[in-house]
Amino acid sequence: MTTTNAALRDWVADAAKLTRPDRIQWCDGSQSERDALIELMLARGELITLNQETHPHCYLHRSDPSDVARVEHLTYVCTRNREDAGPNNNWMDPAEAHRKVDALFDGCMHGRTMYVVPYCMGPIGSPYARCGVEITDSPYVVLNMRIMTRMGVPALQRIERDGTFVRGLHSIGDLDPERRLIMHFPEDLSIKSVGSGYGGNALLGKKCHALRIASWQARDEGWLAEHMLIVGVESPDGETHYLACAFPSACGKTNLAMLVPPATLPGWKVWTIGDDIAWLSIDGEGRLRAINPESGFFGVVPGTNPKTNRNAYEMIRRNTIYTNVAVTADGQPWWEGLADGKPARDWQGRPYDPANGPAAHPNSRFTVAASQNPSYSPLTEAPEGVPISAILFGGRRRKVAPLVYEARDWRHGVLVGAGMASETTAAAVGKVGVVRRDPMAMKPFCGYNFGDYWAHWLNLEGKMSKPPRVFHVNWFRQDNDGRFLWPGFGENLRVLRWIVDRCAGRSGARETPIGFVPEPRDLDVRGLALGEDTLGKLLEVDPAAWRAEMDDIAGYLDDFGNRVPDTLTGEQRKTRAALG
Ligand code: SAT
Ligand code: MN
Repeated sequence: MTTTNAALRDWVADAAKLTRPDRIQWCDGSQSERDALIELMLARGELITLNQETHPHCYLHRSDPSDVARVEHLTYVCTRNREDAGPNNNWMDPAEAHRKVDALFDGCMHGRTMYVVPYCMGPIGSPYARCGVEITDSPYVVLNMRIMTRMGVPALQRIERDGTFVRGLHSIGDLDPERRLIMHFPEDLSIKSVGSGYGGNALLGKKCHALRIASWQARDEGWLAEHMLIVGVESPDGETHYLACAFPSACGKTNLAMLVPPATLPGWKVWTIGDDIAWLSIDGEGRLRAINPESGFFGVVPGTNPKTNRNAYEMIRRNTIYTNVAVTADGQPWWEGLADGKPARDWQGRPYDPANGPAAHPNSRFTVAASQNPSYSPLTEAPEGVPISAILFGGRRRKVAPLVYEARDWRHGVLVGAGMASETTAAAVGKVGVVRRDPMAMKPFCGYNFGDYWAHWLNLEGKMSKPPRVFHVNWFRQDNDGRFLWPGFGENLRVLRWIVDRCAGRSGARETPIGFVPEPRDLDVRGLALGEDTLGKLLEVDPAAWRAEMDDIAGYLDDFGNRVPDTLTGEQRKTRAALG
């Protein structure tokens, strides 16, 4: 197999000249290709067969212990003008970046197979979908890309028809963290990633293409590429609202996307469209619509059990690639929070010893087809996507942020998104639990200057006939003893219900300086063992804490200098003044 597209043919030839693989394999996405890759990886010890009786067609991959998360400090956006990448990105001059990274690619595929992986982000027939090709020497990446994207022949055909594609060159290199770089060249729609075989560093369709490169493309073309799940909430009378929700990595996007309604809310249904990325476009009628560019889930495993996320728990019992979980004596996957069984070997394959830390790595992951999810929505395949009623922003905040509030309007909503902050998680290398500003949950993923990004968000308002309402949620508020005030998981539907009722003009709220907050009576908490006092704390807006928050946001916006739109600083001043 090769291609009629000359640009693709030439690029593959150039990549081969640089990396010098033993052979080149064009991936067609077939079952037999997948089976052969699994055989190869089993033979090389790169995959381990899990218990096929309890977990049919499930395998375990152990990544290098130094290669278990995204590496934000080694991730660069390389634009001709440094200001275009902005203070939110590491920057390198493109010529220098190519020189540096090409030195690491030089001869790196010697003795290896080079896989050419054509893929499509979004339903193949969707006008909103975009294609790419990843060149990689990792069979693990190929297997994952086959689940996470529409990979193979149909994607190649679309590339040959459209003539455009994002180029992603990837090699695991020698896995030396000192020789690891994730480079983006948005001006020529290309990516070069070397030295890591893990998740967002290596599956280039995901964060590198569908967020960093796509956010740049989206700005040029008038749409948005966002770090958002997409979920449909259907009321007992059959009305469905679709919500697009931005939360940082490992803050519960997958759980919210496949929420299981509690027995106390009969008749409500939840439909999953996506759990990580949304591409949002304005249709001919001025409505904001979303597609999920991915076709699978690369979700955090620890904590998954029938109580926290029954859908995910059931979904990952077959046809799943596990990365960095522990195993039981009879070969079943095991992780912290699983509720039963016990680990025999930890994520590094060592006999389990609690002195070595958790058995499963805190950022261990499952890769599984979206269609296996019990709450899968068939509209995931709809070329036109789904209409969005509301946008939700949120993060992990012990303090300050109430359970939920609604922005006054779109512009204020952009400030609410820009002012987001969250405690860091194990999804990226670095300290866990530190509050950092993470605008729109895009801090690690926006491929251009945040100032320009906020301006783009604000500009979209005039193009929409009815902009979605904007909300902020926080499931993670704690009392002074460090206990979570809100039960979370399925019970979050109570908050979603208030949100969809707001969209339909049915539920009340009180106006505060930070926006509309429900009164305790506006939230349906029947059947929850939640004191009046607890609900009060969850919905509290403390003016002193919020004055400090707004001042911190002002300081943060200042870092972006004159690229910050006046409308945004105006919204910040308005809120700050209202707080006294
Ligand atoms: O490793 S990934 O970037 O794919 C997961 C995440 O951080 O959201
Ligand atoms: Mn993510």
